[in-house]
Amino acid sequence: MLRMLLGNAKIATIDKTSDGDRFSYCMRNNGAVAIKDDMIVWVGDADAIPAEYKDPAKFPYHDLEGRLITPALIDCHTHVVHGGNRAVEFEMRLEGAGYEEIARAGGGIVSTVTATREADVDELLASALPRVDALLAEGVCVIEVKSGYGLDRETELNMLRAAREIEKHRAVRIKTTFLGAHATPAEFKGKPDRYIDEVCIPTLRAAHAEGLVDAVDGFCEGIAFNTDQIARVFDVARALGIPVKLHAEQLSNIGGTKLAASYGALSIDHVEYANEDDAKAMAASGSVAVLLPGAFYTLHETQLPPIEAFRKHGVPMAVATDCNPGTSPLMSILLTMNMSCTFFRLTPEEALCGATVQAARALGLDDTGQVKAGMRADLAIWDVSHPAELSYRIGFNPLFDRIFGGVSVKKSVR
Ligand code: DI6
Ligand code: FE
Repeated sequence: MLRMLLGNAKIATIDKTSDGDRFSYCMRNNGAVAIKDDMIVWVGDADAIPAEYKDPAKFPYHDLEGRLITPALIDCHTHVVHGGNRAVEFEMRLEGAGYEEIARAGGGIVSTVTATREADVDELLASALPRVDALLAEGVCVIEVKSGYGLDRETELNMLRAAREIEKHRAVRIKTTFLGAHATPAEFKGKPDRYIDEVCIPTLRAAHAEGLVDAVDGFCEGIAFNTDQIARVFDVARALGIPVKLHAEQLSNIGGTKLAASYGALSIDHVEYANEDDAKAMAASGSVAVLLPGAFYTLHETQLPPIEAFRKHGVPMAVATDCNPGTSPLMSILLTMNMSCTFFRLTPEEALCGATVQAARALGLDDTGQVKAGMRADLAIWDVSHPAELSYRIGFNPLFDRIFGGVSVKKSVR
């Protein structure tokens, strides 16, 4: 029976403000947290700790010496499972080639497909673990992992099998997403409809039957799939009872956001080219806007997502690394938070909410992402005195400890 009382801490509990319309720090500047097994059982001010938690024989006390506690961070959009890398394209891009030009020349996603198809599950897992470790080192306890670099039945299944394996090797929770509609593979070049019907949808059914799919995603873009093709995949996801999310309006506006909102998508991701009507549709469907500044940065994008429209219409905003070998080889959720402030003008409070409670919502999770009684004891403890420091610094990691389901990973408290 694991029990502990953490005290002498500042706590960014991440909760709704009193007028109930948005999440904010909801700071406790001299706070305490009681943990029992993998759950938070009490959070409050240090001078109001209930007697039952004050008995050190039952709840060993740990003085955090004024450090900051936040919910553990969540990376709600990653492609951490993949083969190879795309450093050569990085060079091409710096010599002037654009993302779409590289894609049409057979580069981009399709070039990672070759390396991924050559790897088996163990090799895919082994190459993903260092990327996972980089995220865990910055206080992450939940990672979403997509398929989408196999684009054939066996490799798509292998990617999701490797993603599921991660939890057996690391103290982390993995949510898997089927992204068979990521690109049309070379063998179906010019025939996207046949790929969707003959490979993508049958593979989704097989992955679901094997228990590998927590959500279904797609890439709705001129260089990928149109709304009709995505709708066919989403119809199957809905029939199987699987929630959907979508890469939409990344490079243009072809109606992906409205389509995803019409399916009640958990999240709609990238959304640089989304407009106010799209924001209204997202507000109505409750879809989370997942902002991916790493791709914006790597592609030298200039179109900013409609942040003011999201704020105006109450669209929740999450932030994520989009860790992938092409457009966002980014493995730092803290740098992602910094970029979402510096590029997209989010406040540090919105960025921290975006990497905690809003990221949880983007994954359909309601048991993590806040420091609140009844939630999982997934916490990050930081050597900082204000939560804004987490988005402020560039390339600096102030993590003191990560607590996953009540267990201190660095053994600082137990
Ligand atoms: N949009 C992106 O930026 C990534 N996937 C997507 O749908 C690109 C992935 C890659 O270039 O490998
Ligand atoms: Fe992505």
